[in-house]
Amino acid sequence: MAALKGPGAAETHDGSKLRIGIIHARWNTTIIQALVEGTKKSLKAQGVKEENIVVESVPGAYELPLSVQRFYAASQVQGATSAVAGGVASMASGIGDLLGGSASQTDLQGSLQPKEPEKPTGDTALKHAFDAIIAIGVLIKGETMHFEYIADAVSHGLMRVQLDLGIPVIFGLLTVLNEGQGLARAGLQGGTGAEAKGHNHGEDWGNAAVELGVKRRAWTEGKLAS
Ligand code: RBF
Repeated sequence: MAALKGPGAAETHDGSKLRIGIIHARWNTTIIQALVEGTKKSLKAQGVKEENIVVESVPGAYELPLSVQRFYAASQVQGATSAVAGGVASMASGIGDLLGGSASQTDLQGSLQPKEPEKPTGDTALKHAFDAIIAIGVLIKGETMHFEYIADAVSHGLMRVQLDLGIPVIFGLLTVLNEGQGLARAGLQGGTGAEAKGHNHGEDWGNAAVELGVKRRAWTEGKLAS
Protein backbone atom coordinates (compact mmCIF):
# COMPACT_ATOMS: atom_id res chain seq x y z
CA MET A 1 0.00 0.00 0.00
CA ALA A 2 1.25 3.49 -0.84
CA ALA A 3 2.34 5.54 2.16
CA LEU A 4 -0.34 7.86 3.53
CA LYS A 5 2.15 10.55 4.43
CA GLY A 6 4.72 12.05 2.11
CA PRO A 7 5.07 13.62 -1.33
CA GLY A 8 3.36 10.90 -3.41
CA ALA A 9 4.83 9.66 -6.67
CA ALA A 10 6.95 12.25 -8.45
CA GLU A 11 5.78 13.34 -11.90
CA THR A 12 8.22 12.81 -14.74
CA HIS A 13 9.24 15.85 -16.79
CA ASP A 14 11.90 16.64 -19.35
CA GLY A 15 14.41 18.85 -17.58
CA SER A 16 16.89 18.95 -20.47
CA LYS A 17 16.10 22.59 -21.39
CA LEU A 18 16.20 23.85 -17.82
CA ARG A 19 18.83 25.83 -16.00
CA ILE A 20 18.64 25.36 -12.26
CA GLY A 21 20.37 27.23 -9.44
CA ILE A 22 21.14 25.62 -6.10
CA ILE A 23 22.10 27.89 -3.25
CA HIS A 24 22.96 26.29 0.06
CA ALA A 25 24.04 27.30 3.53
CA ARG A 26 27.25 25.81 4.97
CA TRP A 27 26.07 25.31 8.55
CA ASN A 28 25.73 21.61 9.42
CA THR A 29 27.85 20.68 6.42
CA THR A 30 27.57 16.88 6.49
CA ILE A 31 23.80 17.03 6.23
CA ILE A 32 23.92 19.85 3.69
CA GLN A 33 26.33 17.97 1.42
CA ALA A 34 24.08 14.91 1.33
CA LEU A 35 21.03 17.06 0.58
CA VAL A 36 22.82 18.86 -2.26
CA GLU A 37 23.94 15.51 -3.71
CA GLY A 38 20.40 14.10 -3.45
CA THR A 39 19.04 17.21 -5.16
CA LYS A 40 21.53 16.99 -8.02
CA LYS A 41 20.85 13.28 -8.44
CA SER A 42 17.14 13.81 -9.01
CA LEU A 43 17.70 16.85 -11.25
CA LYS A 44 19.94 14.74 -13.47
CA ALA A 45 17.53 11.80 -13.38
CA GLN A 46 14.91 14.17 -14.91
CA GLY A 47 17.28 15.23 -17.68
CA VAL A 48 18.88 18.41 -16.30
CA LYS A 49 22.46 18.53 -17.55
CA GLU A 50 25.33 18.85 -15.08
CA GLU A 51 26.53 22.03 -16.81
CA ASN A 52 23.09 23.59 -16.31
CA ILE A 53 23.12 23.13 -12.54
CA VAL A 54 24.82 26.10 -10.90
CA VAL A 55 25.71 25.73 -7.23
CA GLU A 56 26.53 28.59 -4.86
CA SER A 57 27.01 28.59 -1.09
CA VAL A 58 26.46 31.13 1.69
CA PRO A 59 27.39 31.01 5.40
CA GLY A 60 24.04 30.22 7.01
CA ALA A 61 20.33 29.81 6.36
CA TYR A 62 19.62 33.41 7.34
CA GLU A 63 21.52 34.51 4.22
CA LEU A 64 19.36 32.45 1.86
CA PRO A 65 16.50 34.85 0.92
CA LEU A 66 18.69 37.76 -0.18
CA SER A 67 21.14 35.39 -1.87
CA VAL A 68 18.38 33.71 -3.88
CA GLN A 69 17.19 37.13 -5.03
CA ARG A 70 20.67 38.29 -6.09
CA PHE A 71 21.66 34.89 -7.53
CA TYR A 72 18.64 35.04 -9.81
CA ALA A 73 19.45 38.62 -10.82
CA ALA A 74 22.98 37.51 -11.74
CA SER A 75 21.57 34.77 -13.97
CA GLN A 76 19.34 37.35 -15.67
CA VAL A 77 22.38 39.55 -16.36
CA GLN A 78 24.18 36.53 -17.82
CA GLY A 79 21.17 35.73 -20.00
CA ALA A 80 20.93 39.30 -21.30
CA THR A 81 24.70 39.54 -21.89
CA SER A 82 24.85 36.29 -23.81
CA ALA A 83 21.84 37.32 -25.94
CA VAL A 84 23.58 40.61 -26.82
CA ALA A 85 26.91 38.86 -27.43
CA GLY A 86 25.16 36.29 -29.65
CA GLY A 87 23.49 39.07 -31.63
CA VAL A 88 26.74 40.98 -32.08
CA ALA A 89 28.58 37.80 -33.10
CA SER A 90 26.01 36.94 -35.76
CA MET A 91 26.03 40.55 -37.02
CA ALA A 92 29.82 40.45 -37.15
CA SER A 93 29.82 37.20 -39.08
CA GLY A 94 27.31 38.68 -41.53
CA ILE A 95 29.56 41.70 -42.06
CA GLY A 96 32.50 39.33 -42.40
CA ASP A 97 30.66 37.51 -45.16
CA LEU A 98 30.10 40.73 -47.03
CA LEU A 99 33.68 41.95 -46.65
CA GLY A 100 35.84 38.89 -46.81
CA GLY A 101 33.71 35.81 -47.11
CA SER A 102 34.27 35.50 -50.86
CA ALA A 103 37.45 35.03 -52.89
CA SER A 104 37.51 38.60 -54.09
CA GLN A 105 36.58 41.78 -52.21
CA THR A 106 34.44 42.86 -55.12
CA ASP A 107 32.80 39.48 -55.64
CA LEU A 108 29.88 39.23 -53.23
CA GLN A 109 28.78 35.97 -54.78
CA GLY A 110 30.36 33.95 -51.95
CA SER A 111 28.19 35.56 -49.31
CA LEU A 112 25.06 34.67 -51.26
CA GLN A 113 25.88 30.97 -51.56
CA PRO A 114 23.89 28.63 -49.29
CA LYS A 115 25.85 27.96 -46.14
CA GLU A 116 26.85 24.59 -44.74
CA PRO A 117 24.51 23.71 -41.88
CA GLU A 118 26.14 24.69 -38.60
CA LYS A 119 27.79 21.79 -36.83
CA PRO A 120 26.74 21.27 -33.24
CA THR A 121 29.50 22.59 -30.99
CA GLY A 122 28.81 20.13 -28.19
CA ASP A 123 28.34 23.07 -25.85
CA THR A 124 25.06 22.36 -24.08
CA ALA A 125 25.51 24.93 -21.32
CA LEU A 126 22.45 27.18 -21.24
CA LYS A 127 22.82 30.84 -20.41
CA HIS A 128 19.25 31.97 -19.79
CA ALA A 129 18.00 33.06 -16.35
CA PHE A 130 17.37 30.20 -13.93
CA ASP A 131 14.10 28.32 -14.39
CA ALA A 132 14.04 27.53 -10.68
CA ILE A 133 16.25 27.99 -7.65
CA ILE A 134 16.54 25.50 -4.81
CA ALA A 135 17.45 27.04 -1.44
CA ILE A 136 18.97 24.51 0.95
CA GLY A 137 19.69 24.97 4.63
CA VAL A 138 19.62 22.97 7.86
CA LEU A 139 18.52 24.61 11.08
CA ILE A 140 19.06 22.53 14.20
CA LYS A 141 17.32 23.71 17.35
CA GLY A 142 19.68 24.82 20.08
CA GLU A 143 19.28 26.16 23.59
CA THR A 144 18.37 29.70 22.59
CA MET A 145 15.64 31.27 20.46
CA HIS A 146 17.82 31.55 17.33
CA PHE A 147 16.18 28.57 15.71
CA GLU A 148 12.70 30.04 15.88
CA TYR A 149 13.72 33.48 14.63
CA ILE A 150 15.85 32.19 11.75
CA ALA A 151 13.33 29.52 10.69
CA ASP A 152 10.50 32.04 10.63
CA ALA A 153 12.47 34.76 8.85
CA VAL A 154 13.90 32.42 6.21
CA SER A 155 10.57 30.72 5.48
CA HIS A 156 8.82 34.05 4.98
CA GLY A 157 11.80 35.49 3.09
CA LEU A 158 11.93 32.62 0.62
CA MET A 159 8.20 32.79 -0.04
CA ARG A 160 8.43 36.54 -0.56
CA VAL A 161 11.35 36.24 -2.97
CA GLN A 162 9.53 33.52 -4.90
CA LEU A 163 6.42 35.65 -5.34
CA ASP A 164 8.38 38.84 -6.04
CA LEU A 165 10.50 37.16 -8.72
CA GLY A 166 7.75 34.97 -10.14
CA ILE A 167 10.07 31.99 -10.36
CA PRO A 168 9.91 28.77 -8.35
CA VAL A 169 12.03 28.93 -5.20
CA ILE A 170 12.08 25.42 -3.81
CA PHE A 171 11.97 25.28 -0.02
CA GLY A 172 14.91 23.11 0.93
CA LEU A 173 15.09 24.19 4.55
CA LEU A 174 15.14 21.48 7.19
CA THR A 175 14.06 22.74 10.60
CA VAL A 176 14.90 19.88 12.94
CA LEU A 177 14.98 19.42 16.68
CA ASN A 178 18.25 17.48 16.75
CA GLU A 179 21.06 16.18 14.55
CA GLY A 180 19.46 12.74 14.26
CA GLN A 181 16.35 14.16 12.63
CA GLY A 182 18.53 16.05 10.18
CA LEU A 183 20.65 13.01 9.30
CA ALA A 184 17.53 10.89 8.74
CA ARG A 185 16.08 13.47 6.33
CA ALA A 186 19.33 13.54 4.36
CA GLY A 187 19.41 9.75 3.98
CA LEU A 188 22.23 9.47 6.53
CA GLN A 189 20.48 7.62 9.35
CA GLY A 190 22.90 5.12 10.90
CA GLY A 191 26.03 6.41 9.18
CA THR A 192 27.44 8.09 6.10
CA GLY A 193 28.49 4.91 4.24
CA ALA A 194 26.62 2.03 2.62
CA GLU A 195 24.79 1.40 5.90
CA ALA A 196 23.08 4.81 5.71
CA LYS A 197 19.28 4.77 5.70
CA GLY A 198 16.46 7.28 5.45
CA HIS A 199 14.86 9.29 2.70
CA ASN A 200 16.98 12.06 1.23
CA HIS A 201 14.64 15.03 0.93
CA GLY A 202 16.96 16.64 -1.58
CA GLU A 203 15.57 14.20 -4.14
CA ASP A 204 12.07 15.63 -3.67
CA TRP A 205 13.43 19.17 -4.05
CA GLY A 206 15.12 18.32 -7.35
CA ASN A 207 11.88 16.80 -8.64
CA ALA A 208 9.88 19.83 -7.52
CA ALA A 209 12.31 22.19 -9.26
CA VAL A 210 12.02 20.35 -12.58
CA GLU A 211 8.23 20.07 -12.38
CA LEU A 212 7.78 23.73 -11.49
CA GLY A 213 10.43 24.88 -13.98
CA VAL A 214 8.69 23.04 -16.83
CA LYS A 215 5.18 24.06 -15.75
CA ARG A 216 6.09 27.71 -15.20
CA ARG A 217 7.47 27.85 -18.73
CA ALA A 218 4.32 26.32 -20.15
CA TRP A 219 2.11 28.68 -18.13
CA THR A 220 4.18 31.64 -19.34
CA GLU A 221 3.31 30.56 -22.90
CA GLY A 222 -0.39 30.27 -21.97
CA LYS A 223 -0.34 26.48 -22.08
CA LEU A 224 -2.42 24.61 -19.53
CA ALA A 225 -2.55 20.88 -18.90
CA SER A 226 -5.62 19.44 -20.61
N1 RBF B 1 22.64 28.75 10.30
C1 RBF B 1 22.17 27.60 9.78
O1 RBF B 1 22.10 27.47 8.55
N2 RBF B 1 21.78 26.58 10.60
C2 RBF B 1 21.81 26.67 11.96
O2 RBF B 1 21.45 25.70 12.64
C3 RBF B 1 22.27 27.90 12.53
N3 RBF B 1 22.28 28.05 13.86
C4 RBF B 1 22.71 29.23 14.39
C5 RBF B 1 22.72 29.41 15.76
C6 RBF B 1 23.18 30.60 16.31
C7 RBF B 1 23.20 30.75 17.80
C8 RBF B 1 23.63 31.64 15.45
C9 RBF B 1 24.13 32.94 16.02
C10 RBF B 1 23.62 31.48 14.09
C11 RBF B 1 23.17 30.27 13.54
N4 RBF B 1 23.18 30.11 12.16
C12 RBF B 1 22.70 28.94 11.63
C13 RBF B 1 23.79 31.09 11.24
C14 RBF B 1 22.80 32.09 10.64
O3 RBF B 1 21.98 31.45 9.69
C15 RBF B 1 23.58 33.23 9.92
O4 RBF B 1 24.48 32.69 9.01
C16 RBF B 1 24.34 34.10 10.89
O5 RBF B 1 23.54 34.53 11.94
C17 RBF B 1 24.92 35.34 10.16
O6 RBF B 1 23.89 36.11 9.59
